[in-house]
Amino acid sequence: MTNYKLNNLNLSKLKEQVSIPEYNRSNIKTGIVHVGIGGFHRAHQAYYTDELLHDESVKDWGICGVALLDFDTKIYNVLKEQDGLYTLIVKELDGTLTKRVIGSIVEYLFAPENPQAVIEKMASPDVKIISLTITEGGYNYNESTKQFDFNNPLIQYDLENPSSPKTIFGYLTQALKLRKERKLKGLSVQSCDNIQGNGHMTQKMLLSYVAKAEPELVDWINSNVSFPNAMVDRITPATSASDISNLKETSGIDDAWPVVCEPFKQWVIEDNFVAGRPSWEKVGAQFVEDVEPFEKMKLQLLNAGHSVLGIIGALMGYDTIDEVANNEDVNRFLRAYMRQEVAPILNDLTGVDLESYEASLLERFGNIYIKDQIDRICSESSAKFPIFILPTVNAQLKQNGTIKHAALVIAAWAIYSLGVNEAGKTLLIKDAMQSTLQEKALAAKNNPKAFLEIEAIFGVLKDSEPFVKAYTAAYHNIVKNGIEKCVLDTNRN
Ligand code: CS2
Repeated sequence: MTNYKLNNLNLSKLKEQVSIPEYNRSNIKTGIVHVGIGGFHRAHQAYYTDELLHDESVKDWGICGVALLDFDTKIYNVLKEQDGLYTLIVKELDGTLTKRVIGSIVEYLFAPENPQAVIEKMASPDVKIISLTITEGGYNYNESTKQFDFNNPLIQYDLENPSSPKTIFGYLTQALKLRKERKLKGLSVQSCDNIQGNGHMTQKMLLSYVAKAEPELVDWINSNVSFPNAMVDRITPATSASDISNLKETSGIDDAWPVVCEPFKQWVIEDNFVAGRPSWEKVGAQFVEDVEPFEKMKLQLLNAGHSVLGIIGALMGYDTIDEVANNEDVNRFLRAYMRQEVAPILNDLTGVDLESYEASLLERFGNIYIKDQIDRICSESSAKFPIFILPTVNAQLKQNGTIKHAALVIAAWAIYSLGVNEAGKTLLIKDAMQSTLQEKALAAKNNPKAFLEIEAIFGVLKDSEPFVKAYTAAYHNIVKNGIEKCVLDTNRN
């Protein structure tokens, strides 16, 4: 089969092999600046937007993708070479692949190379939404103080170098300041990250920064910028080398960075856009008044479920989520965690059948074609546990509920943080707090409680007697008998 490099010029040649954008991309104006163009954004918001752009009347909602970090050079270069095009490969439940070239990213910028261009783009009168996928840790929230973390050296840098920022807070501040000075309209800053109340969090963190960096801008933001909350969902594993070669061999598409994902997708958005928004509801998104219950359900069940499987699976020596999800004992453990520890705190959820949601999650986790990497799931656990697992623990402790499954998972995380699994294999730990985690994990060998002393993660959990008791028992049990036996014991009790 002839291979074609994916770009504008070759697009029509690929039409036989794959569905391509059937709209004139050069007529599409940028209405959204999106920061963080990793796999998730490209499988989710950019996909929904591409679907919508197939409606001929929609011309104002193209996306400008911004790569914020030095680390993002590669994705920026790929998008630049491919005119913003990439292939989305949906791995269906029966193993077949549905491939489609996505065209909604019509512009792309690399912030470290040209910060001014990013600020200008965000301040463009055509832009109505700045959306973000900057990961849980990107919000610069300190769990123990419950405040914006001004000690972060990058934040210090932005305060001193406002015109060439490095963080999202520096960028947003400069762009909004320009909009105010130019008497332009406000816009919406829309978070697409897995955080409870992600819009509120964005607003709170941004205003903390602005109050210090540009105090006169605070009132303008309060009157002109909205921060819609949203629940986002689509499992998007990291693209593997075989995904790339397979695409070339079966479809003749030479795409340096396709995105692979599951068929399921969900986007529940609070309808709070001050400058207008795309009609994403026409392509499957849900607009609701109160997103909070949906967010809570997804974070505490799906994302938490991932972390449970990831940490236990890593210790057991598995590589992918489906492998550990299909281990019967771990599967039973996860089901019990969901039923006994999470379901009781989701009592404000109306109109959702929780049990069937849980069942659908187990099916998604067990999908053998997705091959979601345990390394991906366990990465940045220090930012994930406080959002995915600890709210459940704290709520359960408040009502004297059970916490034994979570205690085991946290004990397993302490042991995981030593960096080797039970078979002696080195674990690839990628975490902004890696050195603290490792230091406390070492101290935990003599005194398990030492791990809970990381206040930025656990807050005051170390002061809870019932939790410390369950956690310490689980820690000793894992060390003595192994994770598998410990999971079995918890299932039995
Ligand atoms: C995962 C998420 O990173 C994680 O820990 O749980 O990336 C998850 O795959 C997505 O939120 C699914 O919507």
